[in-house]
Amino acid sequence: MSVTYQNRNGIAVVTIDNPPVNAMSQAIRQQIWDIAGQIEADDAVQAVVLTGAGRLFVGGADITEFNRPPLEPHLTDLFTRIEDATKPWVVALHGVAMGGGVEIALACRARVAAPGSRFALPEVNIGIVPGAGGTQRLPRLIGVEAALPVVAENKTLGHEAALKLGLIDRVIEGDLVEGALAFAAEMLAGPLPVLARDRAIADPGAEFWQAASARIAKSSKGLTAPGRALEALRLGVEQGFAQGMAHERETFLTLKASAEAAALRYLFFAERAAPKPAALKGITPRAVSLAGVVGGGTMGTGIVAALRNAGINVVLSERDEAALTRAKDTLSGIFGAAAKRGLISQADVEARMAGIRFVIGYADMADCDLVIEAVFEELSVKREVFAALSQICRPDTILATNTSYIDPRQIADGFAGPERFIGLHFFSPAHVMKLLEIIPLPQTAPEVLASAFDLARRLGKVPAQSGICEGFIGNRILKRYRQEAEALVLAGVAWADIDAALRGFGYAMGPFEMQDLAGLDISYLNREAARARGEDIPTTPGDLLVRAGRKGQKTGGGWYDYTPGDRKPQLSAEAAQILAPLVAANPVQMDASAILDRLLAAMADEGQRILDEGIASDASVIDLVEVHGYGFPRGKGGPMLIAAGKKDEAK
Ligand code: T1G
Repeated sequence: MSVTYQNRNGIAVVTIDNPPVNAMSQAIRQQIWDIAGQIEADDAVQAVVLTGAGRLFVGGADITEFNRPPLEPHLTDLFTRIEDATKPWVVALHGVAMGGGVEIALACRARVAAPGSRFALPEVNIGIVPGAGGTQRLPRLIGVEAALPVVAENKTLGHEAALKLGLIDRVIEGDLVEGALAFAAEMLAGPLPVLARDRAIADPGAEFWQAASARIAKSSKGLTAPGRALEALRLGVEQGFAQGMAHERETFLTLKASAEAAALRYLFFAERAAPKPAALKGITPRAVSLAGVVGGGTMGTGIVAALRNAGINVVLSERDEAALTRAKDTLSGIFGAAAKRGLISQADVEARMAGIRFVIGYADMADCDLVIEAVFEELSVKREVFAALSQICRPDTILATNTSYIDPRQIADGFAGPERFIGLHFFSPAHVMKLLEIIPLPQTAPEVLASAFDLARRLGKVPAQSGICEGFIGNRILKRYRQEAEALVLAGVAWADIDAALRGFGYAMGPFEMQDLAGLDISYLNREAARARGEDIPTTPGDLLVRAGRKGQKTGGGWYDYTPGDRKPQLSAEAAQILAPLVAANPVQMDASAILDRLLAAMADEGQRILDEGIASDASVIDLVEVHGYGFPRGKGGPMLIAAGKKDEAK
C-alpha cells in the first residue's frame, strides 16, 4: 500500500497503489496529503499528474473504515488542499473511478482518461451520499441535469459521455501517463482551467426538481440516501458551494452512522464474499461454452434468457414442436421487452435468439458442457430426463436440476457419473432474479461446485450454497414465515393488518397478498399430496379458501376480493366468513411492530436452525437469500442481521 511520486521533467507523477481497488484508506490519504505538501515546496515541480496503479484508478473511500469514527486527513480537507495547490493537478483516470475516486478527480484542475474508463458516485448503494464534494463539484462541472442521475440514481458514465459532458477534458489513446504529461505541459502553457468549485451553476427550475424528486422517491424503494443526495445537490445550487459542502458533509456523516447504511455495507461485503467460498480456493471451474436447458416453460425460458444475456450459447429441448414454438415466442418476448426498454438493441435481440438451438428430445445435448433440467416438479418426470441425459451427455458434462423442493439425491440416484450432478435453484423470472441457490450432492465433485459458482458470476447472480433439506434455505424460511403469519390469523389478527405491517417494513407486499398473486392452489395440492401419503397436516386457512374456490387473483378472490382487471386487494367478507371457524373466539390485538417482531423472529429462528444444521455456512448467506430471492428490504439487511442487532442490544 503506497503513494509515490516521481518528477518527470518538472511534472510530478503521483501514483496511488493500494490493491485491489486503490481504496483511499487513512494511510493513503495521509500519504497523498504529505506528498502534496512536498510538491508545493519543491521548486523543481510545476504541475502534478495523479494516477492509480493496477487495473483501475480508485474504487472510492475505504468502506471498511465506515464502522469507526472518521480519521484525518478527511477527504474533504485533502481535496481542498489539492484545489488550493499553487501547482495544478491533472488526474489520469483508467478502468473505474468511483465515489471518492471521482471526487478527487473533481478537485483537480483537469481530468484525462483512457478509453473504456467508467465513472460513478455509487454511494447511495451503501446508504450514504457522496461525502467529499460529489454533490457540489460534479453539477458545477457537467450541469445539474446531467449530474443528478450520477449523484442520486447510481448512473455510471462511460468515457464518451464523460468527455461530452465535460467531466473529462481529453481521452488519451496509448500510454495514459505519457498522454497526461503532455496534456499537463500544454495546460501550463495557457490559462489554467477554472476549478469546478469556482464555476457557475444554473438552477434548472422548479419543474425539474419536482419531477426529479418524484422519480427518485419512486425508484429508491424506501431507501433514504437517494432523496438526501438530491437535497444536498439542490441546496448547493440554491445557497452556494460552501453551504452545499457543509450540508453534504453533515448529511454524509449522519447517514454513515445510520442502521440503514450499516445494513447496506453488510450486504455490499456479503455480496462480494458470496462468489468466493474458501473451500473452492484454487479449484478450477470447468469451461461452459454451450449449455443445455431441458424444459421451455417459465423457468426454462428464464434460464435460457439468463444464459444468453451472459453470452452463453444454449440448446433448448422440449417434447414437441408446439412446446418449442411457445418457448421461442416467450424468449422473443423477453428479449423484445428488454429492447423496448432500451436495455439492448434489436441486433442484440437477434443475436440472443440466434444463439439458441431449439430441439426436440435430448440427442443435441451430447455437445453440452452443462445441462440444466427445468421440467415439471415431479420426481419421476425429472428422473426420466436424467436417465436419458446420463446416457447421451459426455461423462464430464455437468448435470443440474432446477428443483425447488425435491431432494436432488433422489433425482440423481443410480445414474452414471454422480460426481457431476448438482442443484441449481433459479428464482422466477430467472433472467431477472439475482439469487441462485447452489445445492451440491454429497458426491458432487469440487470442480463441479466451482463451475456452479463461476456460472453464477457469469450470469450476474448472487450465489448461495445450500445443504439438502426441504425447501433448501429460501423456501424453508418462506414456509416458516407463512406458518407464523397464518398462526397470527388463527389467533385473531386480521390478515390485512399483517400485510400492512410487512409493507410498512419495506416488502413490496405481505404474505397474504403474495399468496393471492402466486395462487393458493399450488401449496394446497402439496398439502393434499402429503395427506394422501399419510402425513398428518391440520386444515389450514388456505385449504378452506381453495376448497371454496378462492385460489387467489386468478379466481377473482383468495384472502382478498379483486375487481376484474384490478389487482388491488379488497377486504373480503366472504373470506372472513369461510375462515371464521378457524379463528380464535377471543381474537388477540397486535400492532404492526408486534406483528413484525413475531414474523422476523420466526425467520431468524428458522435461519438459526439452518445454520445449526450446516445447511448454510454463514448468517450473511441467509440474508442474501432473503434479500435477493424473497424481497426482504435491502435497507434492513436481512432477518439474521436484525436478530444479531437485537442480541447485541440485549447484551
Ligand atoms: N472499500 C473497501 N473495500 C472495497 C471497496 C471500497 N470502496 N471496493 C471494493 N472493495 C473490496 C471488495 O470488498 C473486495 O474485497 C475487493 O475489494 C474487490 O472488490 C467519500 C465515502 C470498484 C467496481 O461504493 O463497486 O467513496 O472480497 O470484487 O469486481 O464520497 O469493488 O476481495 O476481500 O467488487 O473489480 C464508494 C465499491 C465508496 C465502490 C471493483 N465506492 N466497489 O469491482 O472488485 S464510499 C463504491 C465496487 C466513498 C466518498 C464515499 C467494486 C469496483 P474481497 P470487487 P471488482
